[in-house]
Amino acid sequence: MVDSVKEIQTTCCYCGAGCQLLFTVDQKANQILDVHPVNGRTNAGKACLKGWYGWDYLNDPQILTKRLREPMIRKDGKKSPLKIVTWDEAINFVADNFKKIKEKWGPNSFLAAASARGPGNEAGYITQKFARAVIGTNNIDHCARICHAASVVGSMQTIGEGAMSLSIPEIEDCEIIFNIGYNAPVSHPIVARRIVRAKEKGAYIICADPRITETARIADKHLQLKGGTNVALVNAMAHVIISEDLLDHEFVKAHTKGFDEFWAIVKEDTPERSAEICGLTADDIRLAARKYASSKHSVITWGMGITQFSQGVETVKCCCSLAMLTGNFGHYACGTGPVRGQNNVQGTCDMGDLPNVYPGYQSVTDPAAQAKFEKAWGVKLDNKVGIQLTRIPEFVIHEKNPANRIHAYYITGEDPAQSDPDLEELRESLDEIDFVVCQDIFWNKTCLHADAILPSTSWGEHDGVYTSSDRGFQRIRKVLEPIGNILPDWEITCRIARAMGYPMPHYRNTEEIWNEVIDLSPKFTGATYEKLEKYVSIQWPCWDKGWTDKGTMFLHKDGYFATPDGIGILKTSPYHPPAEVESKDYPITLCTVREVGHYSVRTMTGNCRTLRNLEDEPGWVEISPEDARELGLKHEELVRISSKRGSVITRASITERVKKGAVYMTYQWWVGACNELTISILDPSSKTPEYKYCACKIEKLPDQKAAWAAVNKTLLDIRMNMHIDITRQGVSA
Ligand SMILES: Nc1nc2c(c(=O)[nH]1)N[C@H]1C(S)=C(S)[C@@H](COP(=O)(O)OP(=O)(O)OC[C@H]3O[C@@H](n4cnc5c(=O)[nH]c(N)nc54)[C@H](O)[C@@H]3O)O[C@H]1N2
Ligand SMILES: Nc1nc2c(c(=O)[nH]1)N[C@H]1C(S)=C(S)[C@@H](COP(=O)(O)OP(=O)(O)OC[C@H]3O[C@@H](n4cnc5c(=O)[nH]c(N)nc54)[C@H](O)[C@@H]3O)O[C@H]1N2
Ligand code: SF4
Ligand SMILES: [Mo]
Repeated sequence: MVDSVKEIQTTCCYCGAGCQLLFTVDQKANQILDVHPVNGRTNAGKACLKGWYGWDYLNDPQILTKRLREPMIRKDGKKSPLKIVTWDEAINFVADNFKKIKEKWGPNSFLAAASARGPGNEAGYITQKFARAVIGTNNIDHCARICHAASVVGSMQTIGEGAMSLSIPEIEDCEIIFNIGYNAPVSHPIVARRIVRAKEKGAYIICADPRITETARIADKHLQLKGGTNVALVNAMAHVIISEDLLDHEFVKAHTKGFDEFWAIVKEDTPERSAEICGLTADDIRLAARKYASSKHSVITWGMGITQFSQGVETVKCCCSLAMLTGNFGHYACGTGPVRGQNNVQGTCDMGDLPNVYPGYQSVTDPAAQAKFEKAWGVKLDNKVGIQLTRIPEFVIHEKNPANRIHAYYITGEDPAQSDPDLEELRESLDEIDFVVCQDIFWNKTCLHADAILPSTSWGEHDGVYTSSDRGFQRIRKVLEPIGNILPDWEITCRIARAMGYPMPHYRNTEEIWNEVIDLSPKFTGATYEKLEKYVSIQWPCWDKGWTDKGTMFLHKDGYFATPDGIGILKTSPYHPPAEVESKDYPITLCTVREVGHYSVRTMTGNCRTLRNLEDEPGWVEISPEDARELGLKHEELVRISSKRGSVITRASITERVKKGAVYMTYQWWVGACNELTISILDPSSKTPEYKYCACKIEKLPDQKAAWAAVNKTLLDIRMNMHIDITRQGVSA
């Protein structure tokens, strides 16, 4: 090997499966020569297509968008053009504006969004420290809100801990897998492999999904329920388990409370009644319940198909209750698996980028925790729970009193102008906010609404720690030297803090930040860099710095829950339908899901040559052959799809995998952007949007050539908007 060629191991930057990848890099040429998966705790030597091909964006091929390479600000007011400036000027501009807004409107007029993607736990810690210690607010949140917040809230209220109770490798040793609203083969291919292995080892698989997913195809029982009816299904399963006496009486007696209240609700949800709501048969529901209750190695794996509903929290509570009723907690290969989506969404929650907790899940309303962080950070802290980021429209355009509004929004690695629901409303809100900062690695749609754009290094260009979906801390390492005038996220935020007069320490590296995190968070204290180097993956809780504490594989050991008294609480609610149902004008239901080769807002995968060649604009709408026939549609034809909120063009994908009356789009597309259509109704306690259900209509487009021209023009317009501002300044972007 030439001297400058090195091998560097790191964690994949896409999903929460946390696969370990080994890069071969020519450091002199600053180029990646090769990548292959290595034997990590979760991936066992495998990777999916994004692990193999998803790093090409580091080469900046500029297919969809460009890397941000220079700080930019709108010096002369909101509508003025962006200008490239020095870091000092950009930092001072941001700090001055934050300061002015804080002085005029108070600390709670500020909201920060942390990133669950590239930056890592250390940057996440700094973002919440900035919001709390420098600004003085708990208005700090991140994309968990629009994702698994319902899992966190529902699990906290029942079993006291929001994370997966078991580990990814344990899934393959489960005997019963109840997979509900989770499409692992697309979302977490390396977790899907564990489900396939479980099947090979003889597990019985139940899949509750309105579509025939790959998991549904290999399932022993597919419950192809009608969208939006989860609570009716899980309540009826609980009804069967109780009425047929399939309970684990000892476990329920020793480790739970709330049985009578729980039964009072699910008593009404007979299999017959729920069968009608769900479009299933009562026998199928009975079979699923009996199977689920038949083992002490049953797991419930779930995803967005239950959380992205206005009854998301209720479904989660009932899933946790099903596991308690059957004694499926506290030992190997059982429990609950809300499999976290983003590579570091578990970590961003761990770091306290949430309005209600400090790092390590220490409540902002707990005086002892408050005192501890006040001492560590040398400031007085607010003990009021902050505002969730999905409430931006409520606290901007729908709030009449300026004193109660959000006036500054600091967005670090999130693209609400593509990923939030009801984009028209969101854009209007962004433009109404006095000062928006977008700190990102790529131009994205949110940058178009920013008053300052701060370019950061990406995964592969900095060090840190991510947390996998199953609570596993794992290192990420710098693979390439960053190009351009860019800085790590934590460094940018620290500089703004100092410019505002806060004595943020001059951390020399991420390890120094990490040491501050673990010293303040008892659950993480034992996970030092030194131990991560040796053990590669350490699952929290890890209490002790000694070498013998290697972390925790599964939670709630022997049925002792993380609730204050160690007792789990059985909970659920009666079913109600989604907020916006089918009507005469909008007769079809729209659900929004994912592409296997593309990731969330696609800034990264859209700039990887191999992945981009798999799929492209304007995306697809999956529609049943019956609906297609009624509309006179052919496969691949462009169609217009509209809801009460907006309208976009996409291609028809006619497939028997979906039922009549329900269509499915993926949210990865800039032109076929399904969030122009989705509804911003939220779950009342988790504030997660109902992305999985709204009413729409589909129209055939007679002039396909004109429709393609419109698609191409829309894409070009968005891309030009991202570059025009700068070229106007005579600087080539
Ligand atoms: N219709 C519909 N919409 C949805 C969903 C759905 O199912 N349906 N799902 C929702 C869910 S679950 C989620 S989690 C969200 C995800 O939505 P987002 O979080 O908005 O999307 P991401 O693509 O993950 O990344 C956000 C931004 O982070 C930037 N980024 C990446 N690495 C770094 C870094 O190191 N530093 C900085 N500063 N920036 C970086 C990317 O360029 C990108 O602009 O989308 C939600 N939107
Ligand atoms: N390739 C790729 N992988 C990703 C992502 C990506 O963008 N691309 N995003 C990542 C992120 S942020 C996340 S959160 C995860 C999410 O991963 P998943 O949780 O798998 O998310 P979805 O595919 O949105 O939805 C899961 C399933 O819910 C089903 N569903 C819809 N409505 C209902 C219903 O009413 N009941 C039930 N039971 N099911 C329903 C859908 O048909 C779908 O198959 O994926 C992560 N992995
Ligand atoms: S399964 Fe997830 S972590 Fe593993 S390679 Fe694919 S995207 Fe990366
Ligand atoms: Mo997510």
